[in-house]
Amino acid sequence: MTEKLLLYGGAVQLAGSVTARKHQRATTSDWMELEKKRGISISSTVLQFEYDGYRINLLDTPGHKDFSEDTYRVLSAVDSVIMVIDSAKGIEPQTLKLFEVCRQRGVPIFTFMNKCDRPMQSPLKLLDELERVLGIGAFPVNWPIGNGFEFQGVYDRKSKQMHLFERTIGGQYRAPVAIGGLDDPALRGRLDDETFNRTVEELELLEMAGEDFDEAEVLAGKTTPVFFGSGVNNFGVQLLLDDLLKYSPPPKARVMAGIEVSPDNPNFSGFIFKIQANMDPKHRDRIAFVRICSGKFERDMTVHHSRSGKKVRLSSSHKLFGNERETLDEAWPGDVIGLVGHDSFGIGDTLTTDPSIIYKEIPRFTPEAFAYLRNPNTAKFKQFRQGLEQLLQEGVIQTLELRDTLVKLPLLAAVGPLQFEVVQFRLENEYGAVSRLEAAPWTVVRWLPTDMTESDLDALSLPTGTQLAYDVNRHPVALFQNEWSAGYFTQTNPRVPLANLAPRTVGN
Ligand SMILES: Nc1nc2c(ncn2[C@@H]2O[C@H](COP(=O)(O)OP(=O)(O)OP(=O)(O)O)[C@@H](O)[C@H]2O)c(=O)[nH]1
Ligand SMILES: [Mg+2]
Repeated sequence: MTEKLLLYGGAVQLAGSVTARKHQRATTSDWMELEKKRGISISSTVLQFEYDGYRINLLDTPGHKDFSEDTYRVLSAVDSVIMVIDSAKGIEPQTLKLFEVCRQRGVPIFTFMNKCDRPMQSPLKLLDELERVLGIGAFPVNWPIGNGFEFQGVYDRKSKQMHLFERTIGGQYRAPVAIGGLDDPALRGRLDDETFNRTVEELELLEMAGEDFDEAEVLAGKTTPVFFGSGVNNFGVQLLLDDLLKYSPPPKARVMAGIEVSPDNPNFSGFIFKIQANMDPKHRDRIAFVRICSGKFERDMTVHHSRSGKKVRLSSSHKLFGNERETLDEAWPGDVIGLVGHDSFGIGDTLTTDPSIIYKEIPRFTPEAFAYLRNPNTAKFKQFRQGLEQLLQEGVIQTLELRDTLVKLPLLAAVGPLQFEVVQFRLENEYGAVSRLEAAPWTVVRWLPTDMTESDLDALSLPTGTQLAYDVNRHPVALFQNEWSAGYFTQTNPRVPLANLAPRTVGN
């Protein structure tokens, strides 16, 4: 879908495909080695382009649940969302989780019912599921004409026009389209009676339901406009893009400790929601992704950095397009920019000309998978350490340091086990360090009160198999074999509350 929005937005000439074979174009948004290899998105990508008088900052996120940490961080930076649903499968568990995050943030959601070119569920049933499972209104902006092999196009309910498409080879170019009303003889002639009659019947049903498109409900995130189509075939992409631009909101005010920071606030402010190193093998540096919330960004400006409390000069600023970048001189609220060359920057940090602004936008997660990472090749110790440090800073993974043990291996903690694979792959690919993963016996981590002293920790009564450790900020945690064991701890140590999440640290 991202690729197709770029194609229709005029940002790429030829749409690539995730399944691209050698010598063919790869997807602009999935530029990482491992993504090309596995054909899935692993890391979110920022693509900025101009279209129809708008500047669009498109943030493409992975859908796999193991990468949800990255996805949720990115959601903190956006103003509206396109939710892509497989029309054969309906709402998948991961979609539901992401949807919840959007709803909590009140972000308007546009729904694209994808893959209508394959046997799909009935469109009425899909709408019903949206309303029932997600608990919001669903307003079909357009409607599929035929489905599966017979899928020919969509009917735009606002303009009362059919859009009949033709497939192009590999969907590399815009799909030719014929537009006309239901009674247009040329278009009618392209549809068999059954398809035509069913479409007309369904459209009548929708009209009878009598719901109007309510822009305010969409902006409040209470109703989702629904578009049908097929990404690979480029069907329905233009309609989605145009309506997205028409109905999506401008950058909103951000709430910070109960105070609203409006985009027109003259002071520059923004926050870092992502860090990524080695995006361009030629540069081998790290980029901090900043969402601008207020004021104007100018290259070389000096800002206050929340984590260090220091003033920093932002001289190396970039506009981003996948793994390509270009120097940028100014930017505005709603823009996402890349800053290079600041090792002290971390995820969640605020950059601002008004030090009283500190955003706390980045959600935190409880790891559920644990493993030791071993470096089998002592000659590569430096690369191994350096690579791991970098990946920690990017938030690809967390590490814990075990207390009272001779085991000096880093214990990795992740939301999903695929994150371990990404660490291993990137260590080898970007740092030349092969590593070995070893199973660890815990499945649950809980944070202990930060004010506990070493002797308090010694005095705890620990269930068998429980291990104490420290997170990167030296906050004490307990690792349990299972939920039951964590529950037992609470019974035997009633005065020691356990927290699911790490406490927030100074500056973010
Ligand atoms: N039949 C059919 N297949 C499609 C369509 N759109 C996408 N696909 C296929 O679905 C698969 C996943 O597509 P992607 O574009 O990687 O989906 P994604 O949502 O970016 O996936 P992740 O980012 O990895 O979570 C690919 O094999 C596509 O070819 C469509 O309209 N019809
Ligand atoms: Mg993807």
